[in-house]
Amino acid sequence: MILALAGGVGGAKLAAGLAAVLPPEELAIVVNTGDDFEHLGFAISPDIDTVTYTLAGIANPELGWGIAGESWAFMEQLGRMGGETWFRLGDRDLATHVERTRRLRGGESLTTVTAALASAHGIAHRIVPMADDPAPTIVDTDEGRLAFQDYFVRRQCAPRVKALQLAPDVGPSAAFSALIDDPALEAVVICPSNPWLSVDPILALRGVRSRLRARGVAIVAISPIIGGKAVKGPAAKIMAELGVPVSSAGVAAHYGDFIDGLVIDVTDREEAINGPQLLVTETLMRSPDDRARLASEVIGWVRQWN
Ligand code: FO1
Repeated sequence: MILALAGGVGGAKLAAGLAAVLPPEELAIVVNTGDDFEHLGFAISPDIDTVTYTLAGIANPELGWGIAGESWAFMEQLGRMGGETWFRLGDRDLATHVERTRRLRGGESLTTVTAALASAHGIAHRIVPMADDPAPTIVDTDEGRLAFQDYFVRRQCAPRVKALQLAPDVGPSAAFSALIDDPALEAVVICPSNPWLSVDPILALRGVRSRLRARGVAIVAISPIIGGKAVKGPAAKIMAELGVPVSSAGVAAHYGDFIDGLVIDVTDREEAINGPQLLVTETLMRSPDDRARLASEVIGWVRQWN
């Protein structure tokens, strides 16, 4: 069983590639919930939804979040009444938040709700929230401490990041914890999500980093940096602000000896990277074929390790 750790867009694409080439019993995808928040009275789990919509083949390719072919009547009407429209909830996407919120209020865990919504979208693979309890990421910036979506969406990642405050006192969900202990675990694959915003919140949960390492299975990451740029999102800007080299070497240094291997793009084949073993291949995923090919290469690589 491959345990994939994923955040938003880049992570979801590789997760979909892994799901395309592995049967459901051989893959579990644990998703960051540090971006989750309550908005307009709804429980919003952006990364879980991005992974779910991507695996279901209904993700919005232009936005990178939400559902393809979305309509915005709800937002337009809310705006006419002077309501909050900085965080855009499309009409179809809204149904997810309504249903998730209803189930959570009825006493179901985020794990149970996530599994039910994935199943309703025809997804057989396991999508597991990193935590059932809130574990919000706080962004410490030159404008003060900001809740994640205030930083990311309301302020469009403009403030300068000084540090990330993760949730060290929150434990992993019972489902994630069981996956860490699963005798069938073969390898951990850290998807090409933002290491600071999307992956660190998962690794920072109580006991996760040490328990994963103690399993003794291969842990590999796919670098989200290609040619000194982030494929999408603010990773490069944040790395520069934190004084980290904006390169795969910077990603390798950040993960340190937590990872055994790093997958980098052919563009960066000449880069001097200390520490992990390297797999050099095309990591940009433009199509479903790209995702499946990269996933197959990564699986082949980690399986020859054991
Ligand atoms: N990102 C934006 O940049 N603007 C939005 O208005 C926005 C709305 C939104 C609604 C639902 C959802 O699941 C995600 C949404 N996102 C939006 C994306 C999201 O905030 C971030 O991409 C993730 O939190 C980072 O992985």
